[in-house]
Amino acid sequence: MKVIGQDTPRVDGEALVRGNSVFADDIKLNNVLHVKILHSPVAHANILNIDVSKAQALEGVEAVFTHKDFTTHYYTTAGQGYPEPGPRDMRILDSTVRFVGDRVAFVAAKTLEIAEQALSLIEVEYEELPTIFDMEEAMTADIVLHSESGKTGIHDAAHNVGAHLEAELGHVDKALESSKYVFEGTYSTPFVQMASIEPHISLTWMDENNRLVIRTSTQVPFHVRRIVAEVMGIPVGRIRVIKPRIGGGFGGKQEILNEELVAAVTLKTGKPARIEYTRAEELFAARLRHPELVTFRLGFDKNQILTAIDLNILENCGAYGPHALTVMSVTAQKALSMYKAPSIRVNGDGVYTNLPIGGAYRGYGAPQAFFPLESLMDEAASAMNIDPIELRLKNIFKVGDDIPIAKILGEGREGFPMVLYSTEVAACLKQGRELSGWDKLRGQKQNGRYRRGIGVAVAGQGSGIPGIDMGSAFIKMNEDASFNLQVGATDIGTGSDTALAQIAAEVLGVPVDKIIVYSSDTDMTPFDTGAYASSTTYISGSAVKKAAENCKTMILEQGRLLLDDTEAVIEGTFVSGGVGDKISFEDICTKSFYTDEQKQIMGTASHMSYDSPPPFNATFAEVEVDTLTGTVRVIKIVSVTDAGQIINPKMAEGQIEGGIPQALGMTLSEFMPFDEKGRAINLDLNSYHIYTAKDMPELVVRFAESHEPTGPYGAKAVAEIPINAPAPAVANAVYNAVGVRIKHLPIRPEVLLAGIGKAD
Ligand code: SMO
Repeated sequence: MKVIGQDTPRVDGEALVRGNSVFADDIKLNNVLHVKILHSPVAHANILNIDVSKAQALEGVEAVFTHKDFTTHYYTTAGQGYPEPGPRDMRILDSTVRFVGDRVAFVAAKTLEIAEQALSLIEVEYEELPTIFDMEEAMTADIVLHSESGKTGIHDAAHNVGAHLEAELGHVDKALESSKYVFEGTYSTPFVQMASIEPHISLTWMDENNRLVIRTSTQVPFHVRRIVAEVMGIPVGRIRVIKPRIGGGFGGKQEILNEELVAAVTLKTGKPARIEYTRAEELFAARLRHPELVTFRLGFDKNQILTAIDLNILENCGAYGPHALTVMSVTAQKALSMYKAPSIRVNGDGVYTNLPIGGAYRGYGAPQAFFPLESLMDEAASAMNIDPIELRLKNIFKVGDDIPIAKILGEGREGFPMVLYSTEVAACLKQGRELSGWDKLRGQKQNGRYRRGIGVAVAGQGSGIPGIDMGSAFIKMNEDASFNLQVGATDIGTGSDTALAQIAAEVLGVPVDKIIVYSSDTDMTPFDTGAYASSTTYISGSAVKKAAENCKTMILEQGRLLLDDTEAVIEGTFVSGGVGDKISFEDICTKSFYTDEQKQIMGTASHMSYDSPPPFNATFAEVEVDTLTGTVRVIKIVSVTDAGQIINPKMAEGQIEGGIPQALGMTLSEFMPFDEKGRAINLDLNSYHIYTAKDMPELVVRFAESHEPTGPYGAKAVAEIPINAPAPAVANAVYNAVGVRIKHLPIRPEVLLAGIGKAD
């Protein structure tokens, strides 16, 4: 292959580096109205009265919206396929508020300052209601968050259960009873936030044909179009959504977060509107990773082979349930797609609480699965006195295995049968073992103030949502043998435009700089479900490959017509006939435009897959615990990934290197506590500590050689996989260092210190 597997420069790299006007907010709109949201200061209340007269009277205020403007429609803000799998439990504005940060009103004004001042002039009379912050309490308390009729898809509103999940294969209870060993553990993962550099920003205006244009920082332009059309009651054809360059999404932008608000302003006033979340709003009023309290029971026979896996999930949805069902489904699917066990069972409840809203965040339920699973595997290994790597190798799924959970558990509906066609977990473990110095470090006796340890964990993810995700592509040829590639696939900073260009270039036999990529604009590009579930390379990439092949077929046909030789073949960038006659791609296109056999050479294709091949990863963490302060320093992370054929090694490495700090943040530094009133405390990046460059350990990032037969050129996904294994690898390393098992993230020094006190 000429282009696949090469470090070609990013197609958007130069524009980004030059600081060109590429992002949502980089255009200037005339007479734009600035939109600000009034967020609820209380966690649960009925709005008895809301007086906006003073705000409305303020000079420069053009519109004020309250719940009285939006009385009927329930929808979900989740940017998912249609019909959406989760509950429809939300209004644009409601007369009840359910968490500190819920939307009470929004205003549009000539300047940001006036908009902010107007918010302070809105008088709201709240009737405070009792609150629930605890997940277990949510199911038994006498408080109901969503009692209104008209909301749909809520599993059990009376017990605040937004979503529920249960599935069993085999006989888990029987299998556990007759197992030689049974291990059980309960673990939890916390609220964490994506902290994308670019916050949520949306701009709207009416175009010259009186159509609504939405330029927004999103992962899901086509879902934005569909949902805004629905909630505003206007046809899809009246809306154009433009996705410019995006400064990171990580799931946070798989959401219709504020597009509907600016749309309402523009539709009402006819004027352009703009909204930008502050960092504080990102932290308390956007979306966070759902905290989950997870209990695993693992049964093993005398040969340390798994007999059963029993999984119980309690998921904290916060006040509303976008992604409630599907995040929990992914927790179950990914946990049960790693190790082969004849009996498996999952029971899950996603519960409402008066806290910020859980949403999509890289890994999408999988980090919540692998921290518990891989911690318990480590406990099991030490209890059964077997090397943790050996225990994993004995139990992982192998090539050719059927993955039974895939059939019974899809995302919000039944799944599809799945056979594992490629897995290199064993190779990842082997490489990581060597690169991390496992055998040397593992057995070292530790004493003194600073104690080192090493831990390992493995993880899987998916490549798109089987039977749901769909991508499509359009390629047209130009007379210099360049090609416009138009895709609905949504590059959100991942580099997917470049990967797609490489795929097209490989098929067409031209250099990558001959491919001009445009993504994505609902007027200009064909449909794509969007950038989530690690789907772009695998799903949209397959669409691009097919479209390029169709385009190439047309080049050949056209070349044969022009040469008058039905046997002619493509050689490089020529079509060559048997008599030594040949015609270049450039001439084929130019003649086709202007003189002979006139037509546009182009190709289109769509792609959907019932397969979702898992990429796999093994992460080794070396840590140093300070037994005086209880702090953990990560010294080195070795991350080895099987993502099938790597399309662009440098970009793939970038994905891994970006996922690790997010995982380490959840493990060690990010912390979102709430006061007794449900108010988030750490509302800036000074106090909500994301992992930064100076915190980073030495990273060793490698890929295991692999080929996925169902993927474009053998590729699987690489976007989400690196975030899953670092947390359990670090926790296992901490155990190795000081003998303390941390079951609740983040690892807090006071908890670790107390544990060390007991262990010593
Ligand atoms: S968490 Mo991603 O938007 O599937």
